[in-house]
Amino acid sequence: MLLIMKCRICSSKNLEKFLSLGESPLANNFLKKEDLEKEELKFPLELVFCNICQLVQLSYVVDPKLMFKNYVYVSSTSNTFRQHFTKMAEDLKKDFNLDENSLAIDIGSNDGVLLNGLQKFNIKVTGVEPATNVAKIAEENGVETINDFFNKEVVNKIIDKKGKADVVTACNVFAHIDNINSVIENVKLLLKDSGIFVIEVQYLVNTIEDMTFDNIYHEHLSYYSLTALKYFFEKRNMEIFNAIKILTHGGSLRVFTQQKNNKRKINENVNKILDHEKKIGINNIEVYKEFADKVYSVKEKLNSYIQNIKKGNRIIVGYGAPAKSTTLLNFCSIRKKEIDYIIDDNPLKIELYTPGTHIPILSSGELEKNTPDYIIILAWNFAPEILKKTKKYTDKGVKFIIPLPEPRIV
Ligand code: DWN
Repeated sequence: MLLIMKCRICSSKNLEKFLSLGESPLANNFLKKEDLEKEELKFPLELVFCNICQLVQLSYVVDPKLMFKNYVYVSSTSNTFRQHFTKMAEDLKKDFNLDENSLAIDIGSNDGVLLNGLQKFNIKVTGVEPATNVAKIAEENGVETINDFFNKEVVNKIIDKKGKADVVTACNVFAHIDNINSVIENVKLLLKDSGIFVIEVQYLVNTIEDMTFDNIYHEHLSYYSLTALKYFFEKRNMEIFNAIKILTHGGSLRVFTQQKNNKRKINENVNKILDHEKKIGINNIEVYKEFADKVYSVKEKLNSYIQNIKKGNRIIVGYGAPAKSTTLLNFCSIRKKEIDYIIDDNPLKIELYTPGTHIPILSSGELEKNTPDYIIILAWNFAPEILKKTKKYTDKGVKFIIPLPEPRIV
């Protein structure tokens, strides 16, 4: 683990800490029963603000091999995400005239869900996925996948075998990468001159405005605004030609970039989003200090809400064991005393226990056997999908809680 001394984008040492969530386990480090008594790795979870380029980033960087070599997160667990990436593939094909002569590379391709959507149009694809277990799922899904981190050797392997790429994507990956400077140089090496690099990142403005601080965990090294991204890409001789707000993970940005002075005109969306960021003070440390104060008041509100329910000896269970719930449960010290068990539909998580708080994760059949009074939707970003599949429990009088921005019954 490394305490960062300089900004990831501009190398400035003018970094100011504004939020500490204490020591937290690795968000996707779910435990087997036999591991519960063993000591767990925990690291400081703190955010710092760069006074030069406005990047918000973690103060500690954890070795990616500890987090990404064996991974339990699978994109296709949710129908919402399957639909999201299918639509993204259709949009990329249409908007950039991709066809059977085009090559698409996805960095952090997980189970290949996006590339699957692209190869349905006979577009040539290759995934790059460091988690061996997930890369295997992608291959079983028929998506050629290189099981490695994205680096120069992988780029040369792709170019030798398939040539340069028309589009490189990195969805919920770019925020996870420490050395983004070398990644972008490798992307530029891989791209055709007219190629595009498209990233999806959780959006800092949503995190601040909607109090979704549970998105803060060690996998997410950077918390991007378009302002910081613009600074970064221009420094690397690339330019953002479009940016759109999307709903994933409580609010994200899809950012389209190209080599500088390429043919595509800059879409007006870019300045609209930059102007809004300026208006809300994205470059003002006071905005982040205020956010930090609010995080602590949300913690108090959630704790007293849960304690009131428990006073009535009511049973609360969780639905969804997302990585973000590790931050929420550990920071708010919500444990098995408060939440009896958590349901998750991802088979890789069932029969495991939550990192740090050791709440058992069970399959949805448990709800029938041991029906609770309340279900707190920890995967709140999928509330509509989860509420639909659990409607029969609503009909039985089970109450559903959304925890953020403040606890409320839905
Ligand atoms: O950046 C990351 C984001 C993109 O995905 C990664 N670092 C890790 C991961 O974060 P996450 O685990 O918070 O992602 P999700 O997709 O919000 O997790 C949802 C959880 O809820 C999964 O464990 C699956 C579960 N779920 C379920 O059990 N039933 C979800 C749905 C929709 C369901 O119906």
